[in-house]
Amino acid sequence: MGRKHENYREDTPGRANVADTPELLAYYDELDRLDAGALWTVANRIEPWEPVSQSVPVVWRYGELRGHVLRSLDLVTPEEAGRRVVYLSNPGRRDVAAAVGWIYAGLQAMKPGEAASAHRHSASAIRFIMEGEGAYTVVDGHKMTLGRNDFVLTPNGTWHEHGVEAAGSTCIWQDGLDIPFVNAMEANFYEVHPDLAQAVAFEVDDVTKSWGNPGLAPAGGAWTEGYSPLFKYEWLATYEALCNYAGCTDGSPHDGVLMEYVNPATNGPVMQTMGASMQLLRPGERTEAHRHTGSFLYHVARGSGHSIIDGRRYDWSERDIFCVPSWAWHEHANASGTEDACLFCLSDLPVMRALGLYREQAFGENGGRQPLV
Ligand code: GTQ
Repeated sequence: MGRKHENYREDTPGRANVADTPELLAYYDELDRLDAGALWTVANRIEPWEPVSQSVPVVWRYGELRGHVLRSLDLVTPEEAGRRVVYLSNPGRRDVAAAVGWIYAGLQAMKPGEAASAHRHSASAIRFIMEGEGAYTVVDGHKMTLGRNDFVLTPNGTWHEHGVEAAGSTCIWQDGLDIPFVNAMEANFYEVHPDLAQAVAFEVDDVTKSWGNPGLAPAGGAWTEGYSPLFKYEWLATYEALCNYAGCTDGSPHDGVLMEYVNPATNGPVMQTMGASMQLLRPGERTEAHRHTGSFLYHVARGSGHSIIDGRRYDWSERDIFCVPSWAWHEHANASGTEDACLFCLSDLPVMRALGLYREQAFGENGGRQPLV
C-alpha cells in the first residue's frame, strides 16, 4: 500500500545499506506525511563519493546554430523579445536554462541601428563578440566599442544595454551569465531602466584608456567594487599577451599556455561569481588529461582541434562552443601543425575557490591520455 520510496543502498562499510521491510516502508510513509524522511534511504545519493554532474559534455556547432540565430532577427523584434537570444540548453539540465552547471549561455543577434533596453540584475554577465561590426555596450554610463573576440563584463548590479551602430553590420555575440546560480541562491532581482536607456557619461572606451594599460593603474584610483573596473578586454592585447607568455614558458601539461583575465585593481578574478581565461594551444600541441571541480564553457576563438572529455572525442572548430562539466576528465588537442588554436573559457572558478570547493586531479595513467570509451 505504501508508496514507492527511494532507497540508495551501498554494500560498503560506512555507507547506508538498509533493506526494505514492510515495517520500514510504513515508517517511511508516516515520515513522508510529516514532510520528513529517513536519511539512510537517500544518504548515498545526496553525499556521492565524488561530484556527480547532471550536465553532459556538448559541442554547440556554430555552423548549425548560426542560421537559426540570424532567423530570430526576422521572427521577433527587440521590443517584443527584450533580447533576441538562442540559449544553449544542456540535455542533462532541462530543469533550468543552463549550458553547463550553473552557467547560462546564449547567442545574441542584433541588426545595425538597433539597441536593447537598459536593465540591471543580480546576475553577472559577460559577452564574447563573435561577428559583425559596430557593436557597442554601455555599462553604468561607460560606452565601449566591441570587435571580434573582445571580452566584455556587465557585472551584477550595473545598468547595461547593447546596440549596433547604424553604420555597422549584423552582430552576433555569446552571452554568459550566472543566472542558474543566482536563482539557485534565490537572490535574483531584475530592473528595467526608468528611461529604457542610460546616458553615456564618460569618453567612449574610457575604461580601456584608464584601466587597460599593462602594469599601470590610475594613481589613487581606489576601486572597491567586487568586480573589475576594466569592463572590456580586447582581443589584440589578449592574443599578444598569450604569444608573449608562450615565448618564455613550456606552459602547463594540462592547459598549454593559459592566462586568466584579471581585475587590474586586485589581480583576482574579473567578477565574484564567474571568471574567464584564454588558452593557447601551440601547433600540434596535445595536453594531458586532468579534472577539477567547477563548470567550464569553452568558446573556440581561433583554430580547430578536439577535446577528449570523459573518454569521448569532441571535434571543434572556430566559433564552436563546448562544455566540460565539473569533475570530468578532459584534454585538448590542436588539429593544426602550423597554426595555433585559442580557447576562451568561462567558468565558476571564483565561486569554487572562494568557497573552498576547488579540487584538481591529474589523470595518472597512460601518459596522461584517456583511453577512448
Ligand atoms: O543582456 O543581460 O542572454 O539578462 C540573458 C539574460 C542576456 C543580458 C541574456 C540577460 C542578458
